[in-house]
Amino acid sequence: SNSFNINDPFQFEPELNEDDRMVMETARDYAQSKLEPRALKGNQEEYFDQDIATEMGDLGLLGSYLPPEYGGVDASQTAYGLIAREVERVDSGYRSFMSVQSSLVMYPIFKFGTEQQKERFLPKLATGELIGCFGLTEPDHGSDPGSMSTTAVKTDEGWILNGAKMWITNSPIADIGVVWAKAKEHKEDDGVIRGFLVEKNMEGYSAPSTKHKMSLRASETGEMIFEDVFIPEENVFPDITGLKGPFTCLNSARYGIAWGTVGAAEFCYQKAREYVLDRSQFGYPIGANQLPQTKLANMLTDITQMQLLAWRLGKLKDEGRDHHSMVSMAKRNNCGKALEIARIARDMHGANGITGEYRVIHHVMNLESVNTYEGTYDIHGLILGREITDIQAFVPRG
Ligand code: TGC
Ligand code: FAD
Repeated sequence: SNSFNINDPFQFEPELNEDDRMVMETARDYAQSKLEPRALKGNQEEYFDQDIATEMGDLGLLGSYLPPEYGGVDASQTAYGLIAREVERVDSGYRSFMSVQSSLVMYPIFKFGTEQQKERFLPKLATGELIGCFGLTEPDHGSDPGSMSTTAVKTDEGWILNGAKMWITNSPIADIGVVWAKAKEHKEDDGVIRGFLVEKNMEGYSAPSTKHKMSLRASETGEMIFEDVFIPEENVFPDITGLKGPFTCLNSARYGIAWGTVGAAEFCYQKAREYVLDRSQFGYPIGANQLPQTKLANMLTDITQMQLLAWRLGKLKDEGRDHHSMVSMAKRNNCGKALEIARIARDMHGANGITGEYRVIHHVMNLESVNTYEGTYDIHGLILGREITDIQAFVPRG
């Protein structure tokens, strides 16, 4: 007879093909056995264990959708999303590491790099031997990266990079950074955005760590500071110019986040359910009351919508029928809903909900960053609003 699965009511998991299911199971097994035991320490001690990079690399979880000659495993977009879901079920910070390495470093090198850049960097990024970061945001330019002030001025031998990036995931531990800067043929030129590969030992480059965050504490975040850094021509993406370059990478990472937040929300919902069934007050399990029951019903309804959006988007991507506004919708909806679910789950745990042990507040804090980075909740609303009305509302008029 037909059944109702309280973790997958509309049955998307049974729809997965064998290959995608295998990737999901590999990622789930790894995340639960190797990441879960490190998550509390990572959060409480602001610590990212760099062995995670090579462990994920060994399992084919980095740059998974790239072809094997560049270190990938030819995984589908759906499989990539399922990896993000399993990793973020444990900690959004570990998923951040995976997203940046895969979508924001390996993918642009694969898509925009020269053959020499691909051969030099991709295999080692895939094994986790090299760690990468992605520099778009600046201290004064976050939602509006098109106004960036970092510049690269042309010289006879290459380019001279000046400026600073901020809030950069992995930067303090990165061997290589994909950095977006206004490339100028000469100093007075307005410049056009291009991508540069900055290496850790280049003179004039530093990447100080941003400590004492209250969110994504198991992920390294830092600045990237460029003081007359010489970039040889061989470290420049040859053809891609304009915001399209970084946005192409963001489409992939934002899609991964739409899946990742499903994992975080599922964790919080499942923990809240267990908690209200285990704990009694007034002589009955808390879960026997109407309010906790409807909270769980709302969570599961939202999670189902999140699962179906992410799953459908994955299919459309696999078929090459995706549009970046679909990605905005899924990123925005799933981050917003995951954050709301995590906050309610925290409340349902009472005082225990504020402890590290139950790990629900840990997700609440992480999801605050996830709702902000890769385009804030409101910016994705404006991207969709522009799509719907054909009127941009980023810049006030009148
Ligand atoms: P706009 O006029 O909209 O576009 C300029 C050019 O870019 C093209 N474009 C896209 N191309 C591909 N995919 C997309 N999603 C694209 N969006 C825009 C567009 O077609 C145009 O091309 P062309 O050829 O006509 O010039 O540019 P705008 O300046 O008005 O942009 C506004 C806005 C809000 C859409 C945009 O700036 C935005 O998305 N802001 C959010 C910034 C952001 O997401 N930053 C992310 C930084 S990286 C990060 O957070 C990593 S965290 C990772 C982790 O730890 O997991
Ligand atoms: P702002 O753009 O200053 O926005 C502040 C508020 O104003 C937001 O609520 C926003 O929605 C709102 N707002 C802005 N403009 C408008 C408008 N026109 N209309 C209405 N409301 C508006 N960046 C990278 O490049 N690489 C990384 O690896 C990276 N990792 C990150 C890791 C963490 C932990 C965090 C927190 C951020 C990271 N970021 C990274 C930066 C992130 O992408 C930016 O924080 C984000 O794009 C928002 O920019 P901002 O913080 O400058 O906020």
